[in-house]
Amino acid sequence: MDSQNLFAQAQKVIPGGVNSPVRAFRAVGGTPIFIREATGARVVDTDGNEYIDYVASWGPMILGHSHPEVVAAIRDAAGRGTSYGAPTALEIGMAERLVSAFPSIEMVRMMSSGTEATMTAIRLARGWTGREKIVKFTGCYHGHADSLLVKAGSGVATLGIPGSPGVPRALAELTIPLPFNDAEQVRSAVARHGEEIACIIVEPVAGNMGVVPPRPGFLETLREVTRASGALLIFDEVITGFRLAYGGWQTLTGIVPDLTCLGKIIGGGLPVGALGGRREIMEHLAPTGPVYQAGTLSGNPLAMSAGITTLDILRGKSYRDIERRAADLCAGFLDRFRKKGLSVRINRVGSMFTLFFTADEVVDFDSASRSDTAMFASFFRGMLAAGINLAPAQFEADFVSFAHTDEEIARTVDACAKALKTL
Ligand code: HOZ
Repeated sequence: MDSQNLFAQAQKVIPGGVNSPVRAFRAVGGTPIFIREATGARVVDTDGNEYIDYVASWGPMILGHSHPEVVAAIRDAAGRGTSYGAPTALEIGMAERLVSAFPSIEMVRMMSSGTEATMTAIRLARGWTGREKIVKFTGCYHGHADSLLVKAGSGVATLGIPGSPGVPRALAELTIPLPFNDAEQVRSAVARHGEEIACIIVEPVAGNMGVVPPRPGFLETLREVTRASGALLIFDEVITGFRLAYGGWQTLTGIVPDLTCLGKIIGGGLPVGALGGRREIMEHLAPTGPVYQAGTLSGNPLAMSAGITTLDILRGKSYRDIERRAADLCAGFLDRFRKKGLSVRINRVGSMFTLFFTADEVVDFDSASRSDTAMFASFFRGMLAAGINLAPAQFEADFVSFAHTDEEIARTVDACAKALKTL
């Protein structure tokens, strides 16, 4: 059945026809492509169209789709049972890998999604400090836990939902949203509310307002003020974990948070989340401590097997390879846009990037929102028609994987020239 019929059918039984809002293509128009299968850097839809894919399941597929070793690991694990609700040696293997890859992590709790990781991180920060307020940054998205759905990025920004109905006002009032990359506002908020702030949570490289790198000194300021005020610093590395280096942004920069949230890549394409940090703080979680957190599928053997296999393959890879391909791709895009006489901004960090339809620098959510989203939508549709699957919203990241070849990068740049003719 084709995507159009499937979408019509899906909308009868699934809200909006999708299980995660951005997939509905509301920001770009048209019918979402329903995927039949995916291998390497390619996805094939149910109509039989093949696309070079830069969504990468929103980040996890850094090795490409259906990597044979990852698929074999999942098959092998499934043959021994898919969930036990009891501990396994695999979970230790995963925890040991995360501990050795992240200097700030001494202990890890595995979960089933990034949302669980960030939700648990702020609960643990509140339980540890005895304080209730949290600081987050406008346009950063940390999953959909109540306290974090305040001025959030990703689908919340795409659909223009400033604060979600259903989040109790009393809870939302405990969240202090500040502009990303504005160290001075952080200092003054901490000066004003310091004693009440349990944590500052941040995507060290923002990915959910589109890619926005931290300004030099911004994350260092967060570290300095949290240390001085007794709040915890939480890095949400759900996207950046193992995306930019074997480890996280913290591995590259040496800026060490108290807690780290992970997900996506560490599950090798299966549902996963993880929270890690210093032993004394992590032991504040049940059963050693009073802060409660639990999950039937936490540490699931299929996810652990896919994740461990992915991490072990990544260990032998040079991140410079994907960074170079992403740089070539972005340079090719910029060249085609220049030829067309259109000024755009591309923010790229390693293998993740976003193309913004604005002439100005994009440094925070305000500047990201000045991008011409109608133009983005036309460009997206042009690229899709030319066989390229980009993230279907302006406030998202695109990803290059180890499976993308130079030939696929060149084809993507050619497709860009074609798409620009339709703008
Ligand atoms: N919130 C995700 C992107 N940042 C989208 C998840 C999905 O649709 O799978």
